[in-house]
Amino acid sequence: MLKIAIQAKGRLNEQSMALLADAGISAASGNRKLISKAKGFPMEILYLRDDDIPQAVAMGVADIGIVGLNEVAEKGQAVDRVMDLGFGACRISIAVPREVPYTDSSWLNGRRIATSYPNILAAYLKENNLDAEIHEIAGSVEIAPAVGMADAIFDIVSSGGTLIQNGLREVEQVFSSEAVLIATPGLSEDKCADLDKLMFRLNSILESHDMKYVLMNLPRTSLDEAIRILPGMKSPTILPLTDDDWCSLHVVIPQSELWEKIEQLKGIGASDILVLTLENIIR
Ligand code: PRT
Ligand code: ZN
Repeated sequence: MLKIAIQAKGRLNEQSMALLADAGISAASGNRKLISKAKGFPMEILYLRDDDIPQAVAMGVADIGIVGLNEVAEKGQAVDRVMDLGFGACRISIAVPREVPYTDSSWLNGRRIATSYPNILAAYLKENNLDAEIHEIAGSVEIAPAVGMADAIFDIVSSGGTLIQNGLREVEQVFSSEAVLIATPGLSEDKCADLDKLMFRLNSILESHDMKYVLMNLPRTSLDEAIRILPGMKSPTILPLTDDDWCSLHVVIPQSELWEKIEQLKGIGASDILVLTLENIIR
């Protein structure tokens, strides 16, 4: 039976549970213990601090885990990154007090940088031939410059609001992160088969997030043009309407192309356009 480690509480917990729920998997017991049996899949769920997940998976205490790529990179444990999960997006950036005359990274030479990600920072400094002092601190990194502990910080940024609140300015975006599914290298055949099944479900969910199901009424005379506007898709579904001059066109469109395609389709007479969210795409 697969054992999955997820964050016990924190930013990734809710979305990890929600993703599993979309895949038909829930924790059997309502009150959270360290470990619970899953319903809907042969799996046990292990609730850990995110810092401990890479090691737990590397050691095989858990077979798979959901954790930020930042933690995977920082801990440097031998795990396989099997899937990017599309949530928990953030970056790790260098930020300096707003008033500092920072123009390029050479400013960092001889400075003190506070961070909870010393390994990722050290790799960045080395790669860029920079010589700065790394001050590892566990939390509240953003206050380090104001209290005189550091000249700059290297910390997670998402909206950038925390930096602004602390009078800091983001100057180098060093590492991009999102939640990823990791696995113990060399899982047994049985576990690999279960992992494949899980990934099949997760892929169908993630793929559907990027797609919209679009229905519209279209003058029959515009059909050829509509099919030209929607290349690359399998042929759209066309249903007759009681008015013979019109038909109903159904098509799945990637979110990124949605509005452009809709404008073009409106331009050739499409009307009553409905855009629906998809739950799964099973290929
Ligand atoms: O208790 P445990 O050790 O499990 O949790 P934790 O406190 O170490 O981590 P947690 O729950 O804060 O974050 C878990 C993971 O979420 C991180 O490892 C990242 O992969 C991801 N993530 C995504 C973030 C953010 N966005 C984020 N904004 N983690 C932290 N932040 C913090 C950041 O440290 C800073 O204080 O939010 C602040 C910045 O946010 P903005 O929006 O103001 O820029
Ligand atoms: Zn943590």
